[in-house]
Amino acid sequence: MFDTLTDSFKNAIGKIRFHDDEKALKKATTELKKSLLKADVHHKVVKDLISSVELETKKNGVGKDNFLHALQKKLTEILTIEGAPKGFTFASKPPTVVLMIGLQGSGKTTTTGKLAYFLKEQKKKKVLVVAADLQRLAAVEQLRQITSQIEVDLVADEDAKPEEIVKRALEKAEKELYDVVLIDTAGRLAIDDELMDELARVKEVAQPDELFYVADAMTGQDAVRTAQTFKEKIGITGVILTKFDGDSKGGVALGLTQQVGVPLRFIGAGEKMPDLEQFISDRIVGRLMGAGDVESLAEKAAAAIDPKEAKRMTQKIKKGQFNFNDFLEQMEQMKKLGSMKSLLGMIPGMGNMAKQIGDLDLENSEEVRMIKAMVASMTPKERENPDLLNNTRKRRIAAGAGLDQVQVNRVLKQFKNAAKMAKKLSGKGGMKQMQDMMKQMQGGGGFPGMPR
Ligand SMILES: Nc1nc2c(ncn2[C@@H]2O[C@H](COP(=O)(O)OP(=O)(O)OP(=O)(O)O)[C@@H](O)[C@H]2O)c(=O)[nH]1
Ligand SMILES: [Mg+2]
Repeated sequence: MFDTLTDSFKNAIGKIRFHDDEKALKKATTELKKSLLKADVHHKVVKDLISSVELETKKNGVGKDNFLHALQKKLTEILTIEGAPKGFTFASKPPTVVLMIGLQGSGKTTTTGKLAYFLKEQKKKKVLVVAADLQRLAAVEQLRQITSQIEVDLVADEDAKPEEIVKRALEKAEKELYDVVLIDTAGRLAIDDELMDELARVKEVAQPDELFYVADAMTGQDAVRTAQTFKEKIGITGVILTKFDGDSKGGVALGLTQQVGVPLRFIGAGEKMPDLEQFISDRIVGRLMGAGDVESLAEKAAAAIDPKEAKRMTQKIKKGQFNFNDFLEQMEQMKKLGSMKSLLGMIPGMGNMAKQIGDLDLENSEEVRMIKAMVASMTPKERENPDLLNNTRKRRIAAGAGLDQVQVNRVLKQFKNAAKMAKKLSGKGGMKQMQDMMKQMQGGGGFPGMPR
């Protein structure tokens, strides 16, 4: 997600030896400065970062470790606002009311859905979404589709004024004990008075705990400028940067917190509901420096995986009973974790692998599509027991799935091999094999001794 930035920091760190001289430090910081500017980090932020890091490193003695620590310290400082909330915080008295605001097309509605999904799945909260965008005809319908997909309740009424709908929603939330109310508002093409007034009225009624400004990361420094204006005119408590998966160079994320004076709270990196990341500064610093973010990964996994179900599945794998139904179920679970690329980026040393994998969409990969088509043509018994599949059955399945028999045979063989491998790995000594493999993979990246 922060490929460009991570590369910049890693390169700079690589330029300095364990013990080194000021010339090497200068060389490293000069290069870092150049690459940060290129990544669209604001020049004032870059200047401040470089001079602090130089000063601090010199103070403690020029060398790799001291440089690393100085960089880490300054980055944390840049990304943090003292006393401001990190990630999502809940009001002391529920419901926590959140107003989503921003320019047209910035991603408010999508992000409202993502946030609802995050709160429901990861925080186990009861969430109510409110459609207070009555400017655009299809807006309510868009939100209806999103909320029904993620199974979250919605309050909408095409014929009422935004502030009336908000009022009704808050009453409902109070009565029915919702934990969080997320209000999606109308977008503005530019900052105009009429719409600002509407927002002010909605704000008055909603009395929100949080005002999230949703900005498109692809607009670069414009995202920062509009956030500043919204902060002055309406007041905001946080920023969410969307479309980070595009060709965003990531620099906006680095400077934004200091420039706007409110923290960056979330990052959207994809069009699907799980593609939202909390922006928690200490964790992000680790990721920026190539050390991964195991904490966030563990949280995501814990939320998506039901421990009882996981245990049952392990038993099946151990006994070699993993079948097609299990496969489909596991695919569903994977979907909840979000994109493969963002997951890999959280594992120390896997940043480069994430880059290679790019936007691999597991769910829509050809292999998975073939398996899904085949499973759809199987009888329930065949799904439970892949061993039943003789030639007659395979021919029928191939015809039903629109595949030829060679393809069906290949997929079946792969599936059986995978099940066998999983059985082997789950047996005695299997865990050790796995760990050795992980160790080997981690060897290339990360920074030993990096405090977390
Ligand atoms: N690739 C990518 N696309 C995104 C992301 N967030 C939103 N989008 C897309 O951006 C487009 C606009 O998103 P919306 O959520 O409708 O934006 P909005 O701010 O509600 O727009 P208005 O209601 O018209 O003001 C949609 O096509 C979304 O799928 C993201 O993180 N990554
Ligand atoms: Mg919208």
